[in-house]
This record gives sequence, C-alpha cells and structure tokens, in this order.
Amino acid sequence: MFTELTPEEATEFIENKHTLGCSGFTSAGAPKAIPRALAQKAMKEHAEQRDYQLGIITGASTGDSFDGALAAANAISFRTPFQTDRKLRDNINDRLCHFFDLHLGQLPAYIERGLLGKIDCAIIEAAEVLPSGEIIPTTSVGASPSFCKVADRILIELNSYHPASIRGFHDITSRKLPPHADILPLRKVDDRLGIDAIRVDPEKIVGIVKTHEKDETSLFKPADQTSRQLGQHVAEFLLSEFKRGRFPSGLLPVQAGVGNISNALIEAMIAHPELPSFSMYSEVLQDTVIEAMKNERVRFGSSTSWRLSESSLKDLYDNLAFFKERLILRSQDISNNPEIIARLGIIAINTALEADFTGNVNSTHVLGNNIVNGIGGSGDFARNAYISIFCCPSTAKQGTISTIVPMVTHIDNSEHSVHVIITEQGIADLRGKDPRQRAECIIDNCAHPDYRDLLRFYLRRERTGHTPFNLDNPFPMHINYRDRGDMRKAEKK
Ligand code: 0RQ
Repeated sequence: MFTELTPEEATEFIENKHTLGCSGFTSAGAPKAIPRALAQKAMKEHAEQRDYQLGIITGASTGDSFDGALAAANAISFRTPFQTDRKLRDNINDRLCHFFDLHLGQLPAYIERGLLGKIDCAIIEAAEVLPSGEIIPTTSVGASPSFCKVADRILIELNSYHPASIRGFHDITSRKLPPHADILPLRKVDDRLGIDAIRVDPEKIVGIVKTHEKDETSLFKPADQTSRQLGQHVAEFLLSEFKRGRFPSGLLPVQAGVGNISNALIEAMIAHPELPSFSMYSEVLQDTVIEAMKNERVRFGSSTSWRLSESSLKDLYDNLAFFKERLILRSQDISNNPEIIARLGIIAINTALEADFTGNVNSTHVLGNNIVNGIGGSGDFARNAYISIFCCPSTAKQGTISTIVPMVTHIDNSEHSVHVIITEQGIADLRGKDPRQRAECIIDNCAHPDYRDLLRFYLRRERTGHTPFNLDNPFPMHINYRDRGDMRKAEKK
C-alpha cells in the first residue's frame, strides 16, 4: 500500500534548506541508502552552481553512508546533537557547518517544542512497516518517535537485514510536555512503559526504500595495557564501595559511554571474579554486554541503541527468545531521563579528554577550540547518577599531553557532577573534599608520574582563596603543548 521508491526518487521529497529528522544512534539503526543518494544529489547540484545543504538531526552519530557521505559532499549546513565522523568533525571545526552540542536526552523535547525549527522530513530505518502506520525500528530508537510525530512527511528505509521478529524489543513511550508532564513510573531496569511500535498516521508515509544493509559500526581498538589497568581500577573501586555497603543491594545499574576506553572498562568489570553481576541502564550497549548476558554476568540491558558487530547481532537474532527477556530499546528521552536515572540509582561511567584540579571535566574540545564528538549522554547521566565516575588515560598523544591539568579548556561536566576520577594510575575519590584537597588527591592518584611535580608546582603557585585558580595564566600546560608540542616543555626564561 505504500509507494516503493528508489533512493534517488526519495531524494525528490528533500529540497535545499530542508531539515531532516533521522533514525540512528551511534550509527545503529541509521538510514544509509537515502543519505548516500542525498550526497550524490548535493554534488550534482553543487556542480551546477546550485545551493543544496540540509539541516541534519539524528539520535546521535551515524556512519560513513550518512554523516561521512554528506560531509564529503559539503551538504550539511546544521548538525545536532552528536557526531563521530572525521570529515564532518573537520567541517564543523573549519566552520563549514554549524553544530549544536546538546544533552542527548533533551533532544526529543527540543524537537517536539519546535526549538530546532520545522522537521520537513523524517527518514526512519525500519524492520517492518504496517499499513496501519506501525513502524518497527531496527537497532535503535533514539528520537525517531518525536521525528515521526512532528515531521511533515516520513520516508522509510525498510531494511531486510533485520528480521521483522525484532518486534518486541522496543518500548515506545509518548508523554506530555510540561507544565503537566507525566510521571515516568519506571522503577526497575526491565519495566516497560509503552508499546512495541512507533504509531504514525499512514498518510504521512510518502514512500519506502527497500534495502539490505548491516549497521556501519566500526570496531574498537583492542584493550591495551593502559585501558586494562584503568578498567581494573574501576572494577576495584566498585568492589570496595560494594564491600563497604555503599550500594543498597548487589551492584546498582551501570551506564557506560561509548569508545575504546568504555569498552575496555566494561570488559574489566565483567571479568572481575569478585564483582557481582549487574544490569545496564545505559544509552548504548556494545558487544561485551551481549556476550556477558550468556554467562549471566550482565543480567539485563536497557538502552536506546545496540552498537554491535555483525557477529554479536547475528548471535542476538539467532537467540531472539533468550534476548527478548533481557533487552529493551527505549527512546533517548527515557534511556537518559533524569527522573529515572535518579530513581534507579545509576553508576555512571563516562570518559574525559581531560580533568582539572577541582574535578571539572572536558569531554569534547581539544585546546578549547576543536570539537571531537560532543557531550553525548554523559551530562544526562553524570548530573543525576548515584555515583558519577569519569575515566581517561593519564596521558594522550605519546605522553606529550597530561589529561590532568590545572584548568580544563572547556567544561562539559562541572566539579559538582564529578564524584570520582580514575586513570590507569589510580583512583581519586573527590566526595567530601574541598577544591585544594581534590587537587592534591587527583595529582597524587591520577596524574602520570612524569607530570606530578609540574602539577604540584602549579598548585603551590595558587596561594589565595578557596579554589586554586590563576587568573593571569590558567592554561600554562596547554600553552606549552600549543607552542612546543609537549605539555612538559615550559618556555625558557
Ligand atoms: O585521538 O583518535 O587521534 O587516536 O582523543 O581518545 O583515548 O581513544 O578514547 O575513544 O574513549 O574517546 C572523550 C572523545 C574519548 C569520548 C572521548 C585523543 C586521543 C584519541 C580518542 P586519535 P581515546 P575514546 C555515551 C557518553 C563524550 C561523549 C560521551 C567521547 C582520541 O569518550 O566522545 O561521553 N565522550 N558520551 O589521543 C587531546 C587530550 C586528549 C586527546 C584523548 N586531553 N587532548 N587529544 N585525546 N585525550 C555515548 C553517547 O553519548 C552516544
């Protein structure tokens, strides 16, 4: 009953300056064929001296066929809320594209309140779409229910790589906006609040493009000595909290970010012989979690996306009944909801690029200027968590950068949302400490030995006031790196 289109025909619905709301979260469940065709269309239009640029909103990052292809064609004028593509990152930092860095959990409300303008077209990857207007998403939910709700029209990429029997994993919730927003009665990670499909007016679905393509998830770097050590510290810290009776029962539900470091530390938690099994209430689940469900190390996984390799996803689809009892995919305003995060008592573990003396964390900007990926969901979780941990190796770029610095060059999560900092060197528990005590604790436990004396020098330099801060020269180590390629190399006087 829906019109079948080629990807090229689908692009005819999308005009210059349109804003698209698309499925996809950490490349899971993102459309691929229509974005690729849009990139081709943009190149053709540009070759003929015509403008063709689009506003692109997705749940989080997408893959090569989407952000990669559109960025290479310089077809994105505005992007939010998260990205991980190198070319798109360059375009943003070269100011060829506006990028709005937003807490991921807030995106659906932004869309429904119209704060990001009109959504001309939603493009949703689906495993099934029924004549009644029920859409079954694939490996993520993200902000798709909100895009479908407000978009003028909807295009579906019907991807037969994912079986229609994926139906049942998704929990789609609709809720009112303030001032009388609903209470979200989710008390356990496995509670369901909604229905198993996105329901839309079928009249809004203007066409279907059939595809058969896997998600474009890149593999993480295998854990190295540093990330293994870091993971071991995280596991040991949680075990000591558990033994001190600081968790009400067992281990509380865990949230972990995405990336090389997060993957390694979840691996370490799963492998630790004394750490109790745990559930995840997170935004993204990765391969290690799927594997750990089979030996009961991870009991349940609630998220908005599965960022899985081909083999892990095959495993999941081959054992649908087993995993349907253990996994739920929710929209990102529910997976990252402050009320629910606070009620469940989440252990939030996120990654920093750098942390400073008082515990402020920068997860997004190198030397204050250039964005890497975006804040993602780290702020949604850190601010509302039972305990908020930030991790990073103590150095970056072959030791020329210390990730512990006097003052971070950009603040994503403030000292008030950072309870514990962990590097491969050790653990700094900042709870109950004043700013100078925090600085000493971070330098002694987390900084790389090569940098400890230098950091102590900068700390001793600040003698006045409650917080060690230098108004004249807050970034001496960053300036060393910018001017001499190494944070240890101070200017010779
Ligand atoms: O550079 O890519 O050139 O090798 O940053 O660093 O150590 O590989 O770590 O993959 O875990 O990413 C914070 C970016 C870490 C990520 C960040 C360089 C380093 C390397 C990557 P190369 P690693 P990861 C849930 C939560 C924000 C979003 C978030 C992130 C590259 O975790 O985007 O938390 N977090 N989401 O060499 C300059 C420093 C550096 C540095 C590292 N201090 N200065 N470069 N690097 N430290 C998920 C979602 O929200 C979807």
